[in-house]
Amino acid sequence: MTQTDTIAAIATPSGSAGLGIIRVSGPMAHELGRLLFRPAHKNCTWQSHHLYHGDIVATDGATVLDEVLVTLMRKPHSFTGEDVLEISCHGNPLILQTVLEQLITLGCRPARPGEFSERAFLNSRMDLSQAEALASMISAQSSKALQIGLAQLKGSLGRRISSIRTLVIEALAGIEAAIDFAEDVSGHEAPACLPQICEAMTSINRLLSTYRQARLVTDGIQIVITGKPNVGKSSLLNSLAGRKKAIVTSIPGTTRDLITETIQLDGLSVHLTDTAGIRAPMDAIEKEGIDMVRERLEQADVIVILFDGSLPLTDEDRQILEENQKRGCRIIIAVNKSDLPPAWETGLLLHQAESAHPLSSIHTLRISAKFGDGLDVLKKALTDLTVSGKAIGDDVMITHLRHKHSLEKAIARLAAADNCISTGQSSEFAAFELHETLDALDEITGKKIQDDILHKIFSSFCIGK
Ligand SMILES: Nc1nc2c(ncn2[C@@H]2O[C@H](COP(=O)(O)OP(=O)(O)OP(=O)(O)O)[C@@H](O)[C@H]2O)c(=O)[nH]1
Ligand SMILES: [Mg+2]
Repeated sequence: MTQTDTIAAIATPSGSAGLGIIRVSGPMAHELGRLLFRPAHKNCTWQSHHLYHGDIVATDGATVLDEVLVTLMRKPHSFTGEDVLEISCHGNPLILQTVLEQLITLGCRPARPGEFSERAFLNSRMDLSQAEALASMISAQSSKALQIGLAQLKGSLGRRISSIRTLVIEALAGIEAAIDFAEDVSGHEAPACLPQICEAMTSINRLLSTYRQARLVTDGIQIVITGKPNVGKSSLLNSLAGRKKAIVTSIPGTTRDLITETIQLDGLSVHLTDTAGIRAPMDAIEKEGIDMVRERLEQADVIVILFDGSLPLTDEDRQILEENQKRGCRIIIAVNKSDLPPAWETGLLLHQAESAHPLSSIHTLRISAKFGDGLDVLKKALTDLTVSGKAIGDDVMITHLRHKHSLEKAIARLAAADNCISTGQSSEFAAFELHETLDALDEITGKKIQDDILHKIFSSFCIGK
């Protein structure tokens, strides 16, 4: 699909930097380069993918705006599949804005958010899942999230979808033959496509099962620290963060608000929340703080319940454990102040925890938030409980809710097709379901997708991408 207009945008973040890049794409890219760029050397022949040094000169033909490097990438071997001009300026927003204005004066249009990627997709330079992976990669917050984004950018998801598609097409071919030659093959051919349907379903299920972990990797793991007042929650947050983020005092009820900090653990983003100690509130402020804790606990991927090992265990401690076990999320029991003589056996608590939650993934460990003992074990438990490192990078993962919905739609259609065949219904019904399966799969790669959804996807990208 050829676009008739030429678009331009600043492709680097706003603010001052060493360099700033302006990207131009469309049929006028070369002409605009010729009009604005004055080469430093005579041998500027505008060869594709070559770097030329010179000045950008304003449309008055006299005012030098910046000393730059320019590259022309001729279609189709460019990011968008169109002629692309990249101007590498000095990273002053005033320079970049002025150069952009010159381009617009000469007939360029400012690019919409994500429009370069949209053109790349429309010109078949990448499928939709790759364009989305590009956006995810640019916003990735951890090395593992980057790893997933990069694999998808290289087309891993598109290839997996294509192999599932092939299975569905094989099944469909068998069924359509049964329809076309009803007298010859009916009743024999149809069940022969069941293995392909089964294999396609297994493959989709495998992809779907990666979603939860992949989301944890891309969004980060939500960890909430809870416990009675004064057990050392804020001290633990500070130790994990490696800086003094929360106020620590010996006065119970010090923390009132939710205090958050994001750290990197084993290549993953971990969002920690320190909270107000749970007890019967002394005043309206503390009550509000405790209500906020309970809300936040609902969103946790892992709850760290902290106990003070140096003071006798109380009913409040037991109630906090019980209350959180009901949430059914992963729990780590951390018995703090291991540097002080223990007042109780950790086994006691573990027994209570295990009897209430026999199959749970409860970990119990002793730590000293103040002196750092046991924190390495705690950090390892935090990531092990949520994301098994082995799975990441070894397999194709899905990270977008849109992909999950399309896969769920596909599997429901496959199940319906399977049912039509097993119950001996007319082959047309199964064929219809398989065509619907293909449509659902094609939404992921963008082979078949409604324009408004496409626009919505690209408009969530940033300008210049
Ligand atoms: N000996 C020792 N003291 C600790 C340890 N962790 C915390 N403390 C002390 O326990 C007291 C309470 O610590 P905080 O981190 O403020 O406890 P908290 O759970 O955030 O308390 P609230 O905000 O009131 O709910 C402070 O005096 C800390 O120095 C530890 O590992 N060992
Ligand atoms: Mg605190």
